[in-house]
Amino acid sequence: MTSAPTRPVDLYPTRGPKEELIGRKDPVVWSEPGTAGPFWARELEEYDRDGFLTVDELVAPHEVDELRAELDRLVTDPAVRADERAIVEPSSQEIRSVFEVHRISEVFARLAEDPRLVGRARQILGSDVYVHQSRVNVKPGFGASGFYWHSDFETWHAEDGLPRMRTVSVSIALTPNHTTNGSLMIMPGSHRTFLGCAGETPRDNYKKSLQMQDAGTPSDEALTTFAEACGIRHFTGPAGSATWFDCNALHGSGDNITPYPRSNVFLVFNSVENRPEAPFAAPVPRPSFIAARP
Ligand SMILES: O=C(O)CCC(=O)C(=O)O
Ligand SMILES: [Fe+2]
Repeated sequence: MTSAPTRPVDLYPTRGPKEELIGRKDPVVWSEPGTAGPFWARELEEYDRDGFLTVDELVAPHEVDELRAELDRLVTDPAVRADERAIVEPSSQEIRSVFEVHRISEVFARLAEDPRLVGRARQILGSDVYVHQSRVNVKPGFGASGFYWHSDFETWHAEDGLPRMRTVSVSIALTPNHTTNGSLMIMPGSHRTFLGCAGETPRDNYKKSLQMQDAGTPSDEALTTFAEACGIRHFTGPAGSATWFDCNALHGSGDNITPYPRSNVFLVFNSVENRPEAPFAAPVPRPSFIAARP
């Protein structure tokens, strides 16, 4: 008897009729304890427990200067603004994000291959890694809008087809991140529970969701439950500091109404053993500049 090929089971159903809480089915740190790399064992324990870890000076001040200068060049380059990989603020028409920055720019390409980053990502994911997504979020002052609470994995699973929670992000500050200029907030421990969100994914959802997230957004009730159980950590630090965070950590950031830009580069490393499949809850995969399909 033959049977039609079936999809692998969906461990993390989402975008169905109702919101649901599902316990994490995957490790947080995938490498064997004692695997050599830049992270200390106690740092990996902290990452495992909280779903994030900060590194005070991941890149040195002279390297930050170079990255900052490159960012300034990118956001003022008319060719970048005209590129589909640049996302503008709906209100001010200023550049809000530039995707695939490691392909657009030599300087960011080198950063994405830097052993300080790749070595840490490999330690967390327990395998070789590649870049699933890169972006700079510019967050200029005087009103750049924030990013509402979300789990990146919910979108990467639903819309990009990443099967397992085996993906890690690093956010490196290129300007000082203050409490006041829209710095990142994460709910510690939230990475242990998957929040399957209610609602269907519209076709071409990404065009809207990159400016303002809608499908895949947790309800007020769910966010209250998580915040009461986990609390909220707010990340501040000088340019050059970094936050590593798990793909399923609930996170977000507020608007930036100060005069001081908050520009961070985000690099997302995925395990080569977790390559994307067909989307789990969307009609078509997102374009490869948002989600690599190697
Ligand atoms: O830039 C931020 O504050 C958050 C960005 C974020 O969560 C994302 O790009 O997925
Ligand atoms: Fe995110």
